Amino acid sequence: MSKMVRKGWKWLSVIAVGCILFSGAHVGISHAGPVNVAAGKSFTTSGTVSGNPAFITDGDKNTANYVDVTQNTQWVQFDLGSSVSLNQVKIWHYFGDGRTYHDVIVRLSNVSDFSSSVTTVFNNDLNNSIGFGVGSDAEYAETSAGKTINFATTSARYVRLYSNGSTSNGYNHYVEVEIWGTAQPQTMFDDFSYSGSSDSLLGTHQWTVRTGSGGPGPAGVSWLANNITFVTDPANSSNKLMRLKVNTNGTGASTNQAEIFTPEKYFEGTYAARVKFTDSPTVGTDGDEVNQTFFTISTLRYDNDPLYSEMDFEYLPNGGWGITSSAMTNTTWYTYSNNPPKDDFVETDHMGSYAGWHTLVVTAASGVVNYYVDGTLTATASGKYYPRTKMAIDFNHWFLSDGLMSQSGTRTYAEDVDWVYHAKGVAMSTSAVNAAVANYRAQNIKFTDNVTSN
Ligand SMILES: [Ca+2]
Ligand SMILES: [Ca+2]
Ligand SMILES: [Ca+2]
Ligand SMILES: [Ca+2]
Repeated sequence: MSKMVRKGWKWLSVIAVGCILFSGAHVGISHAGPVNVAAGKSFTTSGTVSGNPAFITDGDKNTANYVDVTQNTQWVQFDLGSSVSLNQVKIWHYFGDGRTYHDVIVRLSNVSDFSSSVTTVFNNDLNNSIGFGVGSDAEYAETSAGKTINFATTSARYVRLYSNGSTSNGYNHYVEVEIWGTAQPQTMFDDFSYSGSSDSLLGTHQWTVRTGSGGPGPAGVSWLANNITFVTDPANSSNKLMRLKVNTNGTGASTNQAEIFTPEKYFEGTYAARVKFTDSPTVGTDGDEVNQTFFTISTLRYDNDPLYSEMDFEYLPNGGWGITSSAMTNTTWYTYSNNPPKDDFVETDHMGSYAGWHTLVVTAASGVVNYYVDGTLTATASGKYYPRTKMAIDFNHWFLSDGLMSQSGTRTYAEDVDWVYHAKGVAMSTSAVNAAVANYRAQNIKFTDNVTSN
């Protein structure tokens, strides 16, 4: 089969052609670095507020513009929305007369009611009247510089500030609060720790296991849920691997394949997976042309859809598409047409065996797509090929449509996937991805996803 009609096998419903506004904007790119994550945030409090509550995080440090919280021991609390790596809090109480507030305490937690996992980073309650222990920090007079509280980087979602009136009166007043940390991108991580393809957690985690018929693959092929299994990692008994198996007896009707994919909610950022490619069948005679993949893809709404987006790692252990050796192909798509068959993509091929485990990373950021295998750049794409719409994350394993050996006898191939990771809006190095995965595993996190689709 010519590469020019690579997509010719796709079974897709074609919807009416409409007027499409091309969106060339690159949105959602954020940059790592310290940020005041409290800016503009509202707060909750144990007391009653008078004055404009927005004053507390509006950036204005004029001491006349303060929030008043009722007297005696009270707290104000900020919800940062998700866990943030924090290392500094700055507080400006009312400082017009150089007064000193009592029992200033700063606590961090990932639990909104501070019933557990609390870190106290400042405490000058010297007589333990609040009950968190005798504070070791000194009382201080308020100034226009505010109070800077530095501490070892701590991951927390909630920040609670206590005070207990001042040397002037029993009330508590805030001119401004800043909470400094490194904003963390939205991420998805899955270690593929499931009991099987019918595990309801797969659906809970937004995975769809493909069943039924249709391309890609030889005419007559079917897709079986049972071709996706979860096996114990032979190198680590506490880890599971997702296995995608394919089988054939040499005819389309005897061929079954495997695919699993997410909703189309991912766009710019980093996509990564640890994948084990294989050069030989686990059963039967070697030689069929199989495709072992990790890719992102959007729906082709109609032929030549200008928003169509796709980024592929495709490993061909027995060649195919005119390639006569094993090869890793990285392909970035602009669009394609089913009728007449026409493809528009850029592709980089690396000949040779990629059997064994590899960390695959593709980044889409600032108009450039970069593919990496084990940290080595393998392909780049840009311009019109840069993704233009949200995509699914997809793994499939399939036989090329004219790639079956004609002989009978069962042949089975396997592709294993250890984990998949996405960080929204940031281009990460392979070593940074590996560190993120190691961090999830240190916390025994098998799955997490706070990636929003906008
Ligand atoms: Ca203010
Ligand atoms: Ca006290
Ligand atoms: Ca082979
Ligand atoms: Ca795993």
